[in-house]
Amino acid sequence: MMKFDEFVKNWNGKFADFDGWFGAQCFDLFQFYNRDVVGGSFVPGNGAADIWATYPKELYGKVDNTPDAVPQVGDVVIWKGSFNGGVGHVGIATGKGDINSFECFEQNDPTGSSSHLKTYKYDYIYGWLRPKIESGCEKRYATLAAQYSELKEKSQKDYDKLLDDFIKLKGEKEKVVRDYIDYQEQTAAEIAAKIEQAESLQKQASEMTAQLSVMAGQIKSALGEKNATQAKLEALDVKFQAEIHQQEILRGEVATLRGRLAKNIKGYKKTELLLAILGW
Ligand SMILES: [Ca+2]
Repeated sequence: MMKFDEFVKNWNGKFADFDGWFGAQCFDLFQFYNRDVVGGSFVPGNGAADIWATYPKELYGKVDNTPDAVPQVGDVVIWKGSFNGGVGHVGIATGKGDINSFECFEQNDPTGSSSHLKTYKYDYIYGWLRPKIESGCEKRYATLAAQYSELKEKSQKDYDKLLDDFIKLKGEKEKVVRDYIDYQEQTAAEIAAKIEQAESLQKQASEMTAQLSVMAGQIKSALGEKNATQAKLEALDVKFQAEIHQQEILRGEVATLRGRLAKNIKGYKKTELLLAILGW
């Protein structure tokens, strides 16, 4: 909120165009004053004369233009439409003046002029609006307080959300790290187990190789014994065959001798019989 003196200092010699339409009009300067000094919102109206009806009642009190009335500093003076071809005029009183004339801060009189101080007579004037600066301040304060609490709530929500996201992300990160460590440990354990398994298999393989080599020796030795036994058997067989042959020869000789013996016995018995006949 700005004081009237600051407002004059701020705009004096400058063009104030509040709505961006039709250049810098008297209504524009009033809109800035209404917003920045009195604390009001946009005031509608086709011309300045309309302000006499459309002004915010909670922010201004109306003072009619009676013969002995003089506007005080900060009063918004409103001219009727008859002053300016139906449009009227508006300016803010500086408090300098009497029942014949007064000074005000206005714009666009003469047409196209920037904001400046000018002295007028009371012709064509409805009266003036006396700002209830306290109400304006309260309204402005209430608006700002509402904006503040809205922003505060929003930023609190944003903060809470960020904090939630942060905590969530932190949890996720910790989980990833934990999983990684677990994986590493698990992998190390698996590798150690595999190495142990491989060593065990290698040991088994070398033991089996040794056993095989012992068995190969045994087989070789058994084969040698078998061959030796077979040779002995063959030799015995030869000997046996020779003996059988010999026995056959002997058997033949025995048969011959038996034949001879039988023949001799026969001869003997014949002789014996002859002797008997002879009486020997
Ligand atoms: Ca304008």
